[in-house]
Amino acid sequence: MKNIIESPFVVDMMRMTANMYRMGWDERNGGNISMMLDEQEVKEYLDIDSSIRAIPMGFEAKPLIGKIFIVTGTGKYFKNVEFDPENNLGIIRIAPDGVTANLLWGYSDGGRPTSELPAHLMSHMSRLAVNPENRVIMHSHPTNTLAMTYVHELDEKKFTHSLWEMCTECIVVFPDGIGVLPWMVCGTNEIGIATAEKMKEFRLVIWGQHGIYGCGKDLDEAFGLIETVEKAAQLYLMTANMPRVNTIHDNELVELAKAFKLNYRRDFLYLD
Ligand code: 2HA
Ligand code: ZN
Repeated sequence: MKNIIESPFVVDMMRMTANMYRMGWDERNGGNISMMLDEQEVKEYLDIDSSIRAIPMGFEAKPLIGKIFIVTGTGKYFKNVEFDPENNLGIIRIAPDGVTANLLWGYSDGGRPTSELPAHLMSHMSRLAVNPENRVIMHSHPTNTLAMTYVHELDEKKFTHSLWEMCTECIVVFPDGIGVLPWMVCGTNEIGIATAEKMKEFRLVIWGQHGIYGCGKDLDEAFGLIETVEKAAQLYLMTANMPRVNTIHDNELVELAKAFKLNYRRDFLYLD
């Protein structure tokens, strides 16, 4: 067996969590990531039929039975992952009953997957139904995005439109817009169900006064979506108290959509 600490998936998780911590988005134990792994690749490092312990999940994830995920641990700090991956990360395989996760590696101090596991696994199910290539669900507390949820109406059309106006690239990066949820208690099946429902339609979901979810075929794609929203939110806040002299107009957003052949939420524009 090869050394799992050197596997591309563990190394990528170490680098990504360290980067997100240094962005200032994942204070203390804030944020969590789950990434579906390729069974054949994992077999080079682990016996995938040997469980260290069974972890009850408290919800059903039948479409994910047998699937393997690397997941950040509950209560663990992103800043520490790179120094102790075996304690701060875990690799789980969804058991045949669909309600238990078998621990294959990690959480070495007796830990568990993120408290947001319902939102993660339910969102994986939603995204895989839309895009079989999806592998990553990422949750974070990016500062400007979070601040914007205090001063901007939590309306999907209005929120998306405000961000699309802030950078030319926004509509190109997230033409499908942003789903928005009101403030809810986190770590519950209810917020998981609500997030997964939005994830059927959107690759980005805002949790009002809490943070954001993004997804993608790899860590870079999920990060890139969140990073682009965060940049636009920063520009929004930097200019929010100043007279707006210039903007990107809706007819220009339409031109962008044509130039980049975007399948975009035209109903999120204010066209006559
Ligand atoms: O894991 O971010 O939403 C800590 C959180 C909960
Ligand atoms: Zn959070």
